[in-house]
Amino acid sequence: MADAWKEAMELAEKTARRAGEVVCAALQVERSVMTKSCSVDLVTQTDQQVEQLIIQSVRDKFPMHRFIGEESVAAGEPCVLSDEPTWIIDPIDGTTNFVHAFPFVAISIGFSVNKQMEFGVVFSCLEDKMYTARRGGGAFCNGERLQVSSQEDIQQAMVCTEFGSSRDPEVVEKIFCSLRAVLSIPTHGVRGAGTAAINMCLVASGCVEAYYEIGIHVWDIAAGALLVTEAGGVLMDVQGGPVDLMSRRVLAANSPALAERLLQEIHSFCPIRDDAA
Ligand code: LIP
Repeated sequence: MADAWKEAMELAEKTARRAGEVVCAALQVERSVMTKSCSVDLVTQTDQQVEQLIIQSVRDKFPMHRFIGEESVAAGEPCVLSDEPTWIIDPIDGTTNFVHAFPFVAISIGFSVNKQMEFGVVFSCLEDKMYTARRGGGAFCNGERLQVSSQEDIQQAMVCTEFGSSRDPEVVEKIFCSLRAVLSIPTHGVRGAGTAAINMCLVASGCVEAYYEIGIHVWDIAAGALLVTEAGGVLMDVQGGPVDLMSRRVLAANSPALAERLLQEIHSFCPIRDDAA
């Protein structure tokens, strides 16, 4: 049977590549940095320019499709996931990395229909790695099939997480409590690429066994979520149960057993949901 979203996925990949060129070029010149929710929540003109580029390219081909874009939401657009075909876009995942030229930045494009992810594209543009996943069709990096790690012993595992952009002392305390607990299991180590999308691709690639974060947004994880499940991994909420992409909490792991073990160490909290009115 023909793939109903083949053309859309090809467009996502092509547009992510074009966006990557813009991001790489912008790294060669000075970046003007602005702030959003707080002094460490950064945005640049490139984030805004790239989001417009992606939205315009999609609109030209699919004028009826909807969008949830990080910078559009910041500018006041609603963040609502309906049953309609919806493109969920993070023009630069890892904006802080981008500002500092720390070499992990990604263009993340997820596509959902009936609230189900159909495909995900994450382009790690400085590494020139194009990660793609199609629901039921597997996950790939530069055309090579991905498979999560088979390591189920938490003591042999490496885990990704991030500190996020909240500096609220209570939030920082919980993040450090979780970090201490996860390190002290003991695990082999804890890492963070500075971008949720790439962290999820690292789970899908089998380089790390798990990634968890509280405080991310739907645009950070929509595409990566499909990469993880299509590579054989699982997604959960940090308190257990199914993940809710709007809840700003995610645990991605290679297996249910390892995810359940990590859940015991995570000090959870509830940020304001992405779809809160
Ligand atoms: C970032 C995430 C990162 C997280 C930051 C932020 P941005 O996305 O990918 O993992 O720790 O809080 O949400 O803002 O660079 O698109």
